[in-house]
Amino acid sequence: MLRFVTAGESHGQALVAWLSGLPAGIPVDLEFVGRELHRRQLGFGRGGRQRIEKDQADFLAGVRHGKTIGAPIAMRLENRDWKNWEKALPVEDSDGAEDAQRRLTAPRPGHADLPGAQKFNFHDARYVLERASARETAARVAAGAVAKCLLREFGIAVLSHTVAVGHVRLEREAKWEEIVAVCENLESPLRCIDPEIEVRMKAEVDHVLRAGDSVGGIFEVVARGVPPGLGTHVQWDEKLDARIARAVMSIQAVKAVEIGTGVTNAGRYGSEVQDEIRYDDSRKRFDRSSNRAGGLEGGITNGQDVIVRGYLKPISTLRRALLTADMNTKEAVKAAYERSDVCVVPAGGVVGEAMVAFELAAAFLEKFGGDSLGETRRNFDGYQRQLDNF
Ligand code: EPS
Repeated sequence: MLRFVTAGESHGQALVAWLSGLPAGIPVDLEFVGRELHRRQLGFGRGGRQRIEKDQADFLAGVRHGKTIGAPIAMRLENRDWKNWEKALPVEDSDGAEDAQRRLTAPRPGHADLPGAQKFNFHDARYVLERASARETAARVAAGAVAKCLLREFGIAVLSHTVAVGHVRLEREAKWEEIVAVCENLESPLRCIDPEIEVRMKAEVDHVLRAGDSVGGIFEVVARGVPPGLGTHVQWDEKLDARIARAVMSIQAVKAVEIGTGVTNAGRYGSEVQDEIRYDDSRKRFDRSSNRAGGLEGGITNGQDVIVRGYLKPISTLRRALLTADMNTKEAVKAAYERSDVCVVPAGGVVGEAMVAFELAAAFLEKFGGDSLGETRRNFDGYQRQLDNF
């Protein structure tokens, strides 16, 4: 079973990712992992923190001579900002440590600050926000990059692009080649495939930056090369669309997830929504005349691109702070403001890729299994022959 968990606070020593369940023999391209981490740090609208951090995954376990060895993989990602927080967040308590605590008692509306503090009975949101922070997504991207290393052995690629920032939206479908290009272009400010729309998106970010506000948007993750038959219809919690939705929904600030054109489909007739089925004799595969289902039917992949959209709310740390109630005095005060990002949609897409890649890799290994890459490949090739002769 493929699993991953993370540990780490935003301003602690490091983030940690632990990934277990991969077969032995998968080449792990460290440069590729580093590049994925770098992509997550980019984008117009990020705060000062990204000038401090230079995310790199230090592999502590599970990879030897450039390949997985079937053992759990552990990675450590240093927080360079830790040196500025050692006194505020020491592991060991000491006299006077409290003075250095950076307490946050004016909870930000929309943030985990207040429900988290109530839950753990802290009268200060510091420990809650440290873990709720989207800094944690760096560890997810490291784990997702390793999952991508498995997927690419089988010709599966997972990429993303920005569909909307605030009120500005790309209204057409993106072609795969355009998504590839925008993912390769590390200079792209918002990772939108249309340069004219991107200029308007940038103006939207500029506007909120000046206004002390924040802005959300939509990212789209597309996976190409996915075989039909991953996931299953037989049990609610095994349906792959449901698993992917959960994974993407778990990303900080994502408040809705869409598969294919699921949202607009609800307002259309069936004849306008279902993708008609054809048979491609040359490839010996079924395909569809459109892909409004986003590559998933009945919770099973159908061989079309898997298309997933994450809807990000604007992040909840606002320079022009909203009203809140102090956790201790209960008085009406302005919510706390800390250095923060104003737009994270391009980074959200990179994190979305990691989460979708993880779920696809998990479903892939459930179907094909294997303790070594060769065994997985044999099972995969056998299935391809089954599809050829279907
Ligand atoms: C975040 C607040 C900011 C962001 C952070 C997420 O950090 P800081 O408080 O240190 O300025 O930069 O995201 C990252 C550090 C990152 O690497 O994505 C928050 O409160 O969620």
